[in-house]
Amino acid sequence: MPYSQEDQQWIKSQLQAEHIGQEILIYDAVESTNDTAKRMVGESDNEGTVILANSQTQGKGRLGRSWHSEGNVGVYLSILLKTSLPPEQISKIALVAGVALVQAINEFSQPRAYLKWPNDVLLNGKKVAGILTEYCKKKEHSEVILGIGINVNHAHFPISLQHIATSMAMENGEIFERLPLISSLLNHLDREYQSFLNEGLSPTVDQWNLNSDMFGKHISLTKGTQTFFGTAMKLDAEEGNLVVLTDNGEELAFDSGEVTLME
Ligand code: BT5
Repeated sequence: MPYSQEDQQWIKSQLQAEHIGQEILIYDAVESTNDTAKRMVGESDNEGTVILANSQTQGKGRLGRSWHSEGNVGVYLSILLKTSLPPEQISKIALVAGVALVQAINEFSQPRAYLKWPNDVLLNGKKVAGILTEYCKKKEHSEVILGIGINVNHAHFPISLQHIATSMAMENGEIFERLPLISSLLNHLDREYQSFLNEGLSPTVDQWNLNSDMFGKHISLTKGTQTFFGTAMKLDAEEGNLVVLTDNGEELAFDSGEVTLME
């Protein structure tokens, strides 16, 4: 079912959040909630405005990739954060969001979801949710746009995604209501984001490490034109970088890259 405008009130009634969700805007279909959010930068004094859509016609992934956004069955939302964080800290918001996202999914899903660096959430080894953060500066206003997509009740995916994508419903054998999941996500996000602003990255990294099952596993990591093979060790507490013990015994820390888990 599409969202109704009453859903906005219901979500708000469930929020314990201090900042996120003071304003919630609900759409039926948009091209991309991140793009809708981008057009609103600088327009509202509220922090944490949420743009929620029932479907996206041009949902975006990272690096120009696309995000399959079937109507009625997924959560597609973007949050506008007015941050005065220095640029090197802004990229950490995706880690903060990852922790909140996996915690919210695990409130509902029986098989436990895990984080895969840098910002995928996997359920039984397939991707169930993703995060796209963008930074937008308009005149004196700069805001971070935090976009989150969750596959909730999808019954199938296009052939090109079948081997890598899954939904909460497919792995649990039951349908989930989207609204409690959304309010849980916004509450977790508000708490994790405040903790990040007040205490720095370390508590986020602790939670990230606890909610990932990639450590100790053999991976390949591609960064630019280089590919590294080794064992994923942890995220380091200072920067949230992925520490890899390479097959030739070197310990390297990565701030970005694409990871493939090896069999
Ligand atoms: C992401 O990119 O995982 C970020 C996804 C963010 C989506 C949200 S929805 C609300 C907001 N508005 C937007 O327009 N976007 C955000 P990335 O790591 O680049 O993963 C993209 C890749 O995942 C694609 O190239 C596909 O291989 C795969 N993929 C596409 N759609 C998927 C889906 N629904 N579920 C699982 N995998 C998918």
